[in-house]
Amino acid sequence: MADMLLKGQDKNGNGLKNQTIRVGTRKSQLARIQTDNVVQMLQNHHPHLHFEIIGMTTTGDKILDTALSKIGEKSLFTKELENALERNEVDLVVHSLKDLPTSLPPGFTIGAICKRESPHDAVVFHPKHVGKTLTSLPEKSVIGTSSLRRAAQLKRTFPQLEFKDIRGNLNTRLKKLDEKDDFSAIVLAAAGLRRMGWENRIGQILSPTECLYAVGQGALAVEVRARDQEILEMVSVLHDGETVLRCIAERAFMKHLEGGCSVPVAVSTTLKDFQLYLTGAVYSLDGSESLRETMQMNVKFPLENEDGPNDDIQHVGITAKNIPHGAQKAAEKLGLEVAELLLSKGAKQILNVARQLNDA
Ligand code: DPM
Repeated sequence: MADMLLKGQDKNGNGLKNQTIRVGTRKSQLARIQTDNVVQMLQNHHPHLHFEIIGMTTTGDKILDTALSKIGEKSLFTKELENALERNEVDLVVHSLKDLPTSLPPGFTIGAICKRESPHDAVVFHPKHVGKTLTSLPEKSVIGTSSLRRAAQLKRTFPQLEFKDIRGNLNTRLKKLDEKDDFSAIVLAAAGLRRMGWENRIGQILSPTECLYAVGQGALAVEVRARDQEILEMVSVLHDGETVLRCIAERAFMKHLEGGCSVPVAVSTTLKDFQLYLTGAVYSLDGSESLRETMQMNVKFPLENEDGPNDDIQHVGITAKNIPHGAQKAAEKLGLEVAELLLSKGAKQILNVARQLNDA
């Protein structure tokens, strides 16, 4: 399936021969692991290129005591890295796609989205609760999460539990869980836990019926200068057709709702027999109100002549010349239509109230 969507043309990055490609990354352990993975894949495709990794600290890394959703700046983890891209200090930057805003600043684009790992959320339990699930935890057990999306959905399904903010990088959070008695469990992305080698700490995976995931969760993205054709072509070998179409639909949905990490917006997508399915939902902060809809769209399209006039076209910040443009357009339309349907049912009202309460 993915193969049919992604006609693999082998771009050798010939114009870059013998050059050193500088790769920017945040310095957290998870960011380093993610960047190492992406660089390894690029190195395999381009054995003649040399890659150098440059670590940087971002605003998001410095503000560790405030919930992400309250800091209110969308490009928290990305701005410093984009500045370095703009100044030509680095040639590409690796991010978790879910940390990239649906509108990138002018001059930047997502040049590759790697094959998605698990998009699901996972529950890690305190050592004394190992073997339990959210259902079997004692009443009033405290669950740690700073994600409004996770909290809203879980409050709805598990009203007997309590939810509190927990911040810091993955290492800090696991330490807070294990070494104190503040939390019975914490909720994190399964993909991040796996990349860190902590899969054995996952006590429960939340299915989309229990908890829809964040837009782009579990996928890694490569951000580049939009005009840098050589780098764009060099990284485009990493594009995974299925992941790109799913993430275009998810990002279009979020963008049309004017969502972000300061409101509870959640999704789930699947691609089967060229039918792309998107479930999108919005929640009030306490989960008492919710709207949820699923739609589908045919994404079977031939690959156009790649050197055609579609050269500079982006879909929700993504440049993917090697994936049928018609399919990308259809995916974007799907996201927009699910958002429109939710808006017609009152999504704006729910999100506005959530935003006001969160800002207060
Ligand atoms: C965004 C959210 C979180 C991150 C909000 C959400 C979680 C915040 C928190 C947009 N970015 O998911 O509703 O729990 O306080 C983040 C993680 C990863 C990328 C960690 C995680 C790793 C997984 C991936 C933080 N960004 O979600 O547990 O690559 O998708």
